This record gives sequence, structure tokens and C-alpha cells, in this order.
Amino acid sequence: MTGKSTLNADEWRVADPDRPSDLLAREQLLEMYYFTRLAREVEERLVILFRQSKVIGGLYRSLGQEGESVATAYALQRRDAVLPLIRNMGALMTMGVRPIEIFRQYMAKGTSNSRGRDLNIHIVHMPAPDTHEPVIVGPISMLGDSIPVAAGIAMGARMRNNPRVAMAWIGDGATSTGAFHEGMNFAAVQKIPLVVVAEDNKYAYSTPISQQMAIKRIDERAESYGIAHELVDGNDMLAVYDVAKRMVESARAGHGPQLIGIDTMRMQGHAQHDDARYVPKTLLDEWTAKDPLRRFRQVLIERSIAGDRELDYIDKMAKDYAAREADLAVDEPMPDPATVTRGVYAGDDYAVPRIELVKSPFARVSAGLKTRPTQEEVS
Ligand SMILES: Cc1ncc(C[n+]2csc(CCOP(=O)(O)OP(=O)(O)O)c2C)c(N)n1
Ligand SMILES: [Mg+2]
Repeated sequence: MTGKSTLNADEWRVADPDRPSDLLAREQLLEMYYFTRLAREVEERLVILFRQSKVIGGLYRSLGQEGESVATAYALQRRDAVLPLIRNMGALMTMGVRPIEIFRQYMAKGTSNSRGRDLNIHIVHMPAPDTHEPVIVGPISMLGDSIPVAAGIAMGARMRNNPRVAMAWIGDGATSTGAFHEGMNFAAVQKIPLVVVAEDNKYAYSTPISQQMAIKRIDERAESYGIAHELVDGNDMLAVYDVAKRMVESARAGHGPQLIGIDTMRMQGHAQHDDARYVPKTLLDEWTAKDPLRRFRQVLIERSIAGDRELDYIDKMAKDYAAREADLAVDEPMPDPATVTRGVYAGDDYAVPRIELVKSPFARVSAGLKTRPTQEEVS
């Protein structure tokens, strides 16, 4: 072929079937970075609100786990179902949940999704059946129970010929519950399109992983059910995305449930009230060096996807956005005490407010960035 190639920088990359991340365009990579940074900034804001006694109840951070949360959710389609737990702020940001919804919930505002009846990221979004909106089922407090629920959601979709996949995140501790095992077995037997993200973050509250399971790799939990499984470095965002994308597509193609084991670390206590003195400092030091956001930033720079200037710009956008959303939520009213018994029992017509979803969460940021790298940047 002669003459100037018309292929642009995103198209010339040759896809390796094992590495679907090869096909991610520059904007998508920056979007993943943005969601990860946004998850961290929203939580940083929550820490400030917590110290000001504006947060009701505990504050559960996902520090060090934002990358795996984003990279797994990024493998989904918008119409899929997600069942995140307390460490999956990144998944909520990726599915387009407006940060103000998180602040409202954490402050138990009357405007919040649960109108102050429940806290933190316990939000729900149940669109009309078969629309292209995401289904979001917030953390179910009885750990492990989200697995049979996720299986039910995905099975229900399949019965209506809706190619919806359900993704459920679950901690190492929660994989020791009976509900987890029953849900996994049921999903396997029924070949349900369910992807389970099992997070080995080394602790379940103060219980170390060695007292949680006698196997070394969390993904081996899946072996006895005949479920496909893989273990991945949870702080390497593109490696996580690669496994998640392959599994989501495999589940969608009818190959049954899949389990992705995430090797990561909970970088703070179980919640803000837990100083985690039982965690050896050497372990924290080892994982501090593997911070997912810093590592991903490095990858983006090395691959000439973006430079410090652009990434600093995204950081600032995320930080300012989180601050603005928090300020808006602070000024909103608390629930009306006269309604306290309403919306608690079934059969009540006191409807749950719909949460606000952002259609293309990254659009406002990318508008300020060049959309393609220059030839110099890629050569
Ligand atoms: C069935 C059940 N048992 C105990 C608890 C109390 N509890 C809440 S969070 C938690 C620790 C969970 O650890 P893990 O599953 O590893 O998730 P992580 O917090 O590490 O993300 C416990 C024991 C609960 N909510 N449900
Ligand atoms: Mg854990």
C-alpha cells in the first residue's frame, strides 16, 4: 500500500483475543482513569463530611480497590445488572450513578434514594423491564445473599430473551457463607449469565484470609461448581478488564457463570472507625507501591495515551465535580419525620425516588481534551 495511511491511532492496534483491552480507544482508557479517580475523590469528600459529623453511620472506603471495581464494570454493557458491595464505588461511577446520589445516601437526606431509611451506597435502580438502563441492586446486608439474587435477575432476563448479564462483587469473607455456595451452584446448574467478582482483599473485618479459606487462590472457590474461573492482579486495571471482558462475553454467549478472582488489598480499616492496627505495616507498604490509580496513570503515559498535563486535568475535573456534588447534597433537607413509618413495609405506595444516572459521564471531561493523540505522541 502506498501513500499516507488513513488508519488513526486507535485503529492500528491489532487485537489479541486474550487482550480485549487492545481494542479500547484512547477516550475509553481515559474514561476508565476518570471513573477511578472520581471514585477516589467521592470517597475523599465523604471522609471530610464524616469528620464534620455529616455522615450518618459508618463510612466504608474502597481505597486501593477502585481500579478493579471500574475495570470489571467497564466490561459490561449499559443494560446489564450490577450488584456492588460497599467497596464498589468505582462500579457505581462507571454505571453512571451521579455522585450526589452517594452523598445524599451517606447523609440520610430526604432526597436520597432510600429517603434516609438506609445508608451509604444502599441504592437501587429498577428500570422498566427490557430497557437499556442498568439494573442496580445496592449492597444486601446479609453477606452472600446477593449471589442468589444476582442469579435470579440474570435468569429472569434470560426468560424474557433479554441478553442481560448480571455482575456481582463479593468479598473473601462473604464467599464463606452458605448463600454464596447455594447461589453459585444454582447458577452453574442453570447456566445463568452471571459474572462474580470475588475480591481477596486479605481481610474480612479483622479476620485475615488465612482464617477464611484453606485454599490459596480465591478463584478456586468456583472449581467444585464447574464454573470457569481466573485469578488476576486486581491492581492492574487492564489485566482486570481483559479477564472481565472475556468472562462477560462468555456468560452472554450462554456458557454459564464465571468467577474472576481479584488479588488486592483493603488499604484502610473495615470502616473509618476501624484503625486496622491488626494489619501488618509491611503488607500495607507492599500494596501502597501497587496503587491501581498510580499504576494505570503510568501505563497511560508509557503508551503515549496522555501526558501528565491531561491526566492532571482529569484529576482536577473529578475532584471539583465531587466537591460540587457534595456541596449540593449538604444543603438538601433531611426526611420529614411525619413520614418515618412509610416506605418501610411492602404494599405501601410511598415510592422510592429514582436515582439520577448520567448518560455519558465522561462527556464533560473529554470535551476539554484532544480526542486523538498526535502522530508524535504515538510514534
Ligand atoms: C452473613 C453476614 N455475616 C456477617 C456480617 C457482618 N459483616 C459485615 S461486613 C463484614 C466483613 C466482610 O468481609 P469481606 O466479605 O471480605 O468484604 P470486605 O469488607 O473485605 O470488602 C462482616 C463480617 C454480615 N453483614 N453478614
Ligand atoms: Mg475482604
